[in-house]
Amino acid sequence: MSPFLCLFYLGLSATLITLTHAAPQSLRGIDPEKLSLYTPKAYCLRTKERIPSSRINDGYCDCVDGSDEPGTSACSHMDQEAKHFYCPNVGHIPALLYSSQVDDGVCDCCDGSDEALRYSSLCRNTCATEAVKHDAEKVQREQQRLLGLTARELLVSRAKEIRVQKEAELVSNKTVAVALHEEIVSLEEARRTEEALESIEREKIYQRSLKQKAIHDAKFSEEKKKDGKGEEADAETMPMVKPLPCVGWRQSGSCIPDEMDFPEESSCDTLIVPLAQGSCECEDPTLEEIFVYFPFECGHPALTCAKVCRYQGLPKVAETDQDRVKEYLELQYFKIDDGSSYERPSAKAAREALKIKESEKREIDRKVSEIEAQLAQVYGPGDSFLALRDECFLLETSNNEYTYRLCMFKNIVQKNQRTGTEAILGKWKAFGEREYSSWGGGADFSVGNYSDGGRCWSGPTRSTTVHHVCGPTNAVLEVKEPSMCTYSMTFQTPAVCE
Ligand SMILES: [Ca+2]
Ligand SMILES: [Ca+2]
Repeated sequence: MSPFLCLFYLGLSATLITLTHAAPQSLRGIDPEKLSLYTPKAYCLRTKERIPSSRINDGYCDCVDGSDEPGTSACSHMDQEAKHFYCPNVGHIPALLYSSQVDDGVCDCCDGSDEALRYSSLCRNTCATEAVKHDAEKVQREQQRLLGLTARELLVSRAKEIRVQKEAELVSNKTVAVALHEEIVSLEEARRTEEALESIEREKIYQRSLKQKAIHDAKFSEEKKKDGKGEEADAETMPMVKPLPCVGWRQSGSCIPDEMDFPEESSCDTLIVPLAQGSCECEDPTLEEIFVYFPFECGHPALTCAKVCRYQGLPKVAETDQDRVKEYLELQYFKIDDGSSYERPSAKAAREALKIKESEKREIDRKVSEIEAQLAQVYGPGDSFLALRDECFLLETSNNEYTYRLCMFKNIVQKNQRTGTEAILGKWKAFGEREYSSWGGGADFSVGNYSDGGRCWSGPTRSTTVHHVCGPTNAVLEVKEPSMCTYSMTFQTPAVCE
């Protein structure tokens, strides 16, 4: 074809389309119910802006809500949520399409009207087949519904039994709780009596200990004196030597690590106890080095460096004597027993008996609150969901990758069949909410919300919306993850059949 001819045809087809769209009478895609709004004085449906009727379906978008172009895709870029194209679908159910679905080469209406202009031979009219299929599905759904209703009756009567049983359980638990409370009161009284006797015993222990402390203190100071005297006695047997001037005591270690805090240096007159290890430092001006050291190991007699320097040492420096160190310690660090660790057997038994009963009472109280919470929950018309309480339902995915477990009013768990790891997809929160409900309570029993599940790698916690659909059996039909970590589960149950 010559370029001229080509341009000619292009120009012609553009004119034809413009002409077709320009006809203000074009009623393509207009919902018959809204027909009166388009003629004779047209205006934009949502914004109410008045426009000449010639602008309807003229192929140019005039209304910001896109309503002037129900029969073309000219406004597909405007309000993308609005469905303006009406398929009559004669013989089946009329449908509304988005503007973008008009003349896009995809058959969306069963009568093919959405593609009738541009791709006139593209779509077959399948409305009759669709209608047959739809009717068959409707019949099947109705059968399911009727079966569901029968099954629901069973749930309702089961729920009645459960409620009666739970209420009886509540009463009996409350009775036990009252009895336990009374037992606890008398056990507390018994414990008080026993503990009064016990505290007398404890006081006796304390007084005895105080006396012992006094005895120990006396003995300790005796010991110290004796050590001092020993030194004096030794002095008598010392050979006469030149007395050296004393510099002081240099501590090199404690005989009881971490327990005693000796000053590192002490004066010449400080009494050095057997628990200190170190040496007396004396001066000898005749020596080149001047300083002379006399070392003492743990367990040495009590001494003063003044005397050690005077006699140039003690004649019998004791070897490390652990027993002596221990005895010395015991004397010096005798701890007073205030008696608090003493347990009178009968007081101990009274405390334990009380503890057991208190623990039993806590368990019963827990059960009471649990049952009360269970009974306070709403379970839909006829209490039907109560029959499913504490029940779990499984779904294995067709590719055997995951198993899903829905435990009603508890949680939803996804198990990886290969690794065995489990993730909680949500914990029971509540039924859905609706503004108006014929069942009362504002609850939408067709939805169960489970949230605060396991945390995802990327941060948010997992949550699942369970859609309850009517059916003759209880079964998890499908699980999807429409957005990351947010799941959607379809659960078939007679509980929602109406
Ligand atoms: Ca227009
Ligand atoms: Ca289409």
